[in-house]
Parts: sequence; C-alpha cells; structure tokens
Amino acid sequence: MPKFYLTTPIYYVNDVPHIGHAYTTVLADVIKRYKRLRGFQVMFLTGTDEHGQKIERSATKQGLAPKQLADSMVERFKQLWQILNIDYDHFIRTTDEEHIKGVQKIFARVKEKGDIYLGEYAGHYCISCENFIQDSAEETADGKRTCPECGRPTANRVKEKCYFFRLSAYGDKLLRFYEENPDFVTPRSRMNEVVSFVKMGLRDLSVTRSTVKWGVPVPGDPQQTIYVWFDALSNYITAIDYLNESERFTALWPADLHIMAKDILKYHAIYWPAFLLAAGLPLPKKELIHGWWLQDEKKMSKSSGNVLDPHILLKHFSADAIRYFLMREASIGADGNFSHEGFINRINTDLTNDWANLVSRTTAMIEKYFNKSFQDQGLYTEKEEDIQNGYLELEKKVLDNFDQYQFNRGLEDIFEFINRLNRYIVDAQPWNLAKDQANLPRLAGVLKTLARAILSVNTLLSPVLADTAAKVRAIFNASDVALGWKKLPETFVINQGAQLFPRVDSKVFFGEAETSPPPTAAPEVSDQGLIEIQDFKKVQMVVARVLEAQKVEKADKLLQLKIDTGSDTRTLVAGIALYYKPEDLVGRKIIVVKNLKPAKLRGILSQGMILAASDADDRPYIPILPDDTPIGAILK
Ligand code: ME8
Repeated sequence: MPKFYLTTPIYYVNDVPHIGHAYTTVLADVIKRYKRLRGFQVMFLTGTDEHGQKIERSATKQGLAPKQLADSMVERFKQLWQILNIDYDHFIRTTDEEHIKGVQKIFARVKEKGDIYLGEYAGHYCISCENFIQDSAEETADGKRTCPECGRPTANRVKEKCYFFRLSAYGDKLLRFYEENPDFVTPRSRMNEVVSFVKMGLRDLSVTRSTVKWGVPVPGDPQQTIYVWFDALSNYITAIDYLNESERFTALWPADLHIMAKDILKYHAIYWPAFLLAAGLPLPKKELIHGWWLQDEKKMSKSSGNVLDPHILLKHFSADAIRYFLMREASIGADGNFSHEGFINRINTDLTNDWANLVSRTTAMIEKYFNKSFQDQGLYTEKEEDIQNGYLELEKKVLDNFDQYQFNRGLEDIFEFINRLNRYIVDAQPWNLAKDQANLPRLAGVLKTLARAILSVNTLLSPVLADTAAKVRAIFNASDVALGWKKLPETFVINQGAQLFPRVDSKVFFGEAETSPPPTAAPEVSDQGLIEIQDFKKVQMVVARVLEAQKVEKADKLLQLKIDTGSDTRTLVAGIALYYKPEDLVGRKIIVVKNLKPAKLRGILSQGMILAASDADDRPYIPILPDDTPIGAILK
C-alpha cells in the first residue's frame, strides 16, 4: 500500500480553537479519509506549538506557568477534534521530550555543516510574530516600529548575541527546487508569491533568542533558546522519529502534504525547505495553502474579537453538518465568509431536504411496498441505465476534483446528482406503480436503482460525512466501503434508523448564536474619541441589588438575574455564567444600565445590562459595591 503522510500546522496554545483551526483540521481529516478510500496508508499528524514569548506572556497574564496553560489548551483542542470526528494518528506537542531532542538534533546537524553561526542582533522585535524587525520598518511616534507582518508595534530595541542560519546561501537552491517542482505550493498563485519573495534576496535568519526562556535550549549554549519557528517546523520530522532516524522515519519522510492557511506560507515554503536542505534531508512533496475564514469580511482571529466558537454550532448540529459546510463553502485559495444564515440554509437545503430526504423516502417506500426487502429481479428501463451511467460520470468528475483537493466542486456535483435522483422519484412515481400488482417488477427496478445510487453516492460523501455514511450503510445492511456502482447486499433488509439530519429550528439556533455576536461598530465619536457630557448622561446607570440568579437552560454562558433597581424589579440576562455562579451574585449590589433597549436572549427579555470590565480574553469582572450603597443610586 502506498503511504501518504499528511500534516496540519501545529496550533498556538494561547488561543482557544476556533472555526479557522477547525477548517484546516477538518480539511486534513477529509483528505485522510479520501486517500484511504483511494488505497493509501495514511499518517495524519496534528498538534500544538507551545514555546515562545507569546505563550509565556499569555500564561503569565492568566497567572499560570506556560506548561499549565498549554496542558489546558491541548485538552480544548483534543476535545474539539474528537467531537468533529478527526481521525489523527499522532498529536505532537512541542513540549514532548522526543520533539525537544529532535529539534536539538537538527539544529546541531545544521550547525555542524556550518550553516548556523554565532553573531549579534541589534534591532526591534515583534512578540506576536516572534521575529526581529528590520530597521527599515516604519517607525511609530514613540520610537517603536511596526511589524511588517502583523502591523503591531514592536517591543523596544534589543541587542543580543544569537545564532544565525545562513538563509542567504539558499536562495538559488530554493529557486531551482521551485522550478523543478512547480506544483510544490498549490494553488499556483501562492507558488508565484514565494518565488517573487525569494528572488528579492534572502537575508540570514536569526534562529535563537537569548531573551526568551520558554523554549528549547540550544545544544551546547543553554543561555539561548531555539527560535520558535525552527522549533515548530521541525515537528513534522520529530513526530516520526527523526531522533533515531528509524525505519518509521525513512518510510514516512518526506511528507506528502503540509496543509495551512496563507499566513504561514513563507515559513513553510522558504524557511522549512532551506532548513531541510541544510540538514541534508529530502523536501516535502506538496504544500496546500488555503484562504481565510472571514466573518463580516474580516479575518477571524482572537485579536479581532470575531472568532466563531465551533461549540455553538455543535450544540445544534452534528459534526458532519459542520464538516460539510466547511468543505462545501470554501474553495482552496479563496477566502470564505462565515455567516450563521449561510450555514443554516446550506445544512437545511443540502443535507436535510436533499440527502436525508432522499434516503428516508427511498427506504420508507422499500419498507412499505416490499416489506423491507426485495425477493424478485426488477424490471429496468433506459431511465435506470441513465442513472447508472450518470453515477459513473459523476464519480470520475468527483475523483478528479477531490484529487486536486477541490472538495467544494466535488460536493457541488454530488448534490446536483442527488437532486437528479429526487427528480427521478417524482418522474417514476413509485406510489402509482404500487397501485397495480403487475407493476411490482418495475417498482422493484426503480427502488433498487435508487438504493444502489444512494449507496454509491454515500461512498463518495464518506470522506466528508464520515458518521452519516456509516449510518446509511447500516440502514441498508451494506458493508461495502469501496468506490464504484454498488451492488445490493444479497440479503437486503432495511433497518430504519434515526433521522440523518433533523431540521434545526432557526429561531432556536439564532437565539444561541446571538449570545456571541461579532463586535458591533463603535458609536460615532468626535475626532479624538471624546464625547460630550450630554452623551455620557444619556446612559442611565444605577445601583441595583441582585434578588435572584439562575443559569439559563442550554446556554452555558448565560445567567438570568432578577434585580431591584430602586424604582422597579426587572430581569437581566448576562453572558457571565462561565465565571460567576448564581450564589456569587445573589444579595450583591451591582451597577446596571437601566435605559438600554430590551433584547431577547434565548427567549428571555433582558431589560438592561450589568456593568463589567472584561479582559483581552473576554473574562468579565463585575464591580461589586459596598453593602451600604443605596439601591437606585445614580452613577454620574
Ligand atoms: O501559525 N481561517 O499557529 P496558529 C482559516 N503555530 N484558517 C485559519 C484561520 C482563519 N481565520 N485562523 C487560523 C501558527 N487558521 C503556528 C504554526 S506550524 C509549524 C506552526 C488556521 O494557531 C490556518 O491553518 O496561529 C493557519 O495557518 C493556522 O490555523 C495558524 O494557526
């Protein structure tokens, strides 16, 4: 069996997983299942990137040691991958002992060969990108510079001894490699970007830090730690036993496919091949670069505050529904825009109306007219032949698209065919055929054709709809998982199962989704962000006492409070339940905005808003006033 070694990026642990991470990982999982269907033995690697100043700072902010933060985040990632049915073979953490030793080994090897040398760096540093910034970068008013990668101001100027990688020596070698392997980076537009970048000339790269403690120590110079990207990229080889260069390593390396979004293209398509060339190792075969998931046309990222939590979707929809949406809506190379409305429409139309309905209509008719199984041969016409040929054409087209990782196009074709099958039912009118005993062989011909078409399409869908495909096979008692026009099992009995994609009430779904809305535009303010006192006075803030508090059913984040504002008693709903228990608040005096327009949250009318400070992670801190503060007192 040919092997296929497939990787996702290893994700930073300062961020909880969001739909962007889910997309890359689902894509990798779909590729794994597809390649398996095509006869490959697949090794699928994912994991977490845990070293560096960014993680260290994030941990300190939360009062944790970096490893503690990493441990808790790793659980979040693993849990989400389990729910999304991600069948990875190995989860690597850069804090794994084997990885650390492997990184030190490749570092030492490159150094031995003379491509890592000791020098000194003087300049600015971007903590977010963990990169030194050239002095030519734009300067801000306070003498800092803005990072050309992320646009954030850099930390103060630093001067430090560090080791450099002789990247400048690899420009020509890389260009030759790209020329000989024009599909190394796909899509082609991304390959062109890489080539232009390299042609502009490469400077040596600093690959250690003396100021960062949370990292892999440099062998022989433990005052220095290895640059996070040198550390992180090495995961692709350390995970398969580069340390011992065992048979496993030689069997799996080079990787067949690295998957990522365009943000980290440069690291994977320039630095990584250069490090490997320097270490005398073969280069990965292909890198698949996908676009961004955007919300409101902005890249989803924690710092923009517009990340979409996949758990909200998972409360109402199956993993397969989410996997399908992600694969159907995004085309490799282009950005995808996420909207809840688009999501629910896509699922209700394709999966509930078209696919689940086709399966349930067909099986219901087989049950009704043939008491769950066929005994006789069917009578077939040209129409059935058309369906079979139509399927064979479809399969060819879909495999072509899937081979190029164009899952959206393949799925589009599959659903066109599903619609054709639904039209075929209307056209054949099985309910009329059933009225006359003489037409039973014909009816059997129609329903058997539908059953065979469903089972065949089911296999094409199986890389994406992994759970559902197994359910459909169980309904038909079929065990064949191979491609092709399916035969029906010898003893053919329908097992009616639960509905495949129950319709989700959009009102319930939106009620929940609205509890984590994207940030709304800031109110109009004058030039320097200043407001008039009249503007401030428009907001009526008073002291209120919490009379009762309880959790809102099926909404993890919400607490429902009954409060006394001095002039009335009212209900508030606040997104604080992850951090405050009802008993923390009952009897306490808090500040509420009284004249906020009421809003319905999960069907409960919230009349006003509780005031709370929130940190960068959106954790609320509610100011509790002294017991003797009078209820109804106005804040002004
Ligand atoms: O960059 N849309 O980790 P990271 C689509 N640790 N994909 C997205 C996305 C979005 N809005 N946001 C994130 C790192 N991703 C490094 C990688 S690898 C040796 C080291 C996905 O947690 C996408 O795959 O910032 C992107 O490349 C990756 O998450 C970045 O993850």
